[in-house]
Amino acid sequence: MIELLQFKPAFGLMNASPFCMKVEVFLRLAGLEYRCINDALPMRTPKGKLPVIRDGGELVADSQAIVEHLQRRCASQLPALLRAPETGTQLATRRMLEEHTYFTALWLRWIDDTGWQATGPAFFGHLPWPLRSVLPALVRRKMRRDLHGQGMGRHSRDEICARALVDLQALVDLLAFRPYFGGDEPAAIDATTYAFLANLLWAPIDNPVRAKALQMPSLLGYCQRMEARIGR
Ligand SMILES: N[C@@H](CCC(=O)N[C@@H](CS)C(=O)NCC(=O)O)C(=O)O
Repeated sequence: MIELLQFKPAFGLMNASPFCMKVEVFLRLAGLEYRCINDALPMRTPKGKLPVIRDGGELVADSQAIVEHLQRRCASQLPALLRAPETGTQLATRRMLEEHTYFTALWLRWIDDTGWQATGPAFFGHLPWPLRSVLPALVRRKMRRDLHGQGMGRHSRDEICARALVDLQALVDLLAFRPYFGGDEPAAIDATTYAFLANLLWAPIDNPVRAKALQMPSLLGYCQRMEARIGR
């Protein structure tokens, strides 16, 4: 059986890492049997990040490499849209979410004080003392450094929220009047879009981006359709 190595779930989400959740959503859409290993440590994985899957004896790291591995290996079991190569629009949508929107979300969770008040306890509250008292500040410092290096951390809160909102409006435009980003049925891109939207909408972190997203009926309807298919 496929093993999904990921972070411990938090915020009542399948996973609070949109990349880990993307893989689980894909596995559910594909109807493949899997088992979650929820206490994996990123530093022990081939690329120093999660998610990773173990498939037979093989370790596959990086959410997109995992999706493409499953598309190849399980091709005969997958509906056509789920195994189809990405279109240009789907690739651009995914890159926007994974390489841009992701960093706005990271900033709002880890650096923004309101986000941190929810993120700290949700991610570290289960740890034993004294880890619980030292680790959160260390990881937050690493996030601050990473976000500064990536560039998002150099913007103001208002600028970061504005960037995230532009991305959300792009999703509304891209979905248009279709039920899924794949069209009439979900494609692999829907694993990414749903994982990112669920992380924004359902994690209990108040910020202007989430408030606005909660007023976007097309995105809410989309999430409800996905949840009706694969659960939450
Ligand atoms: N491109 C990677 C990104 C994965 C990623 O950024 N994972 C984050 C969690 S959301 C992680 O493992 N961070 C740990 C770290 O940076 O130390 C993918 O698609 O899997």
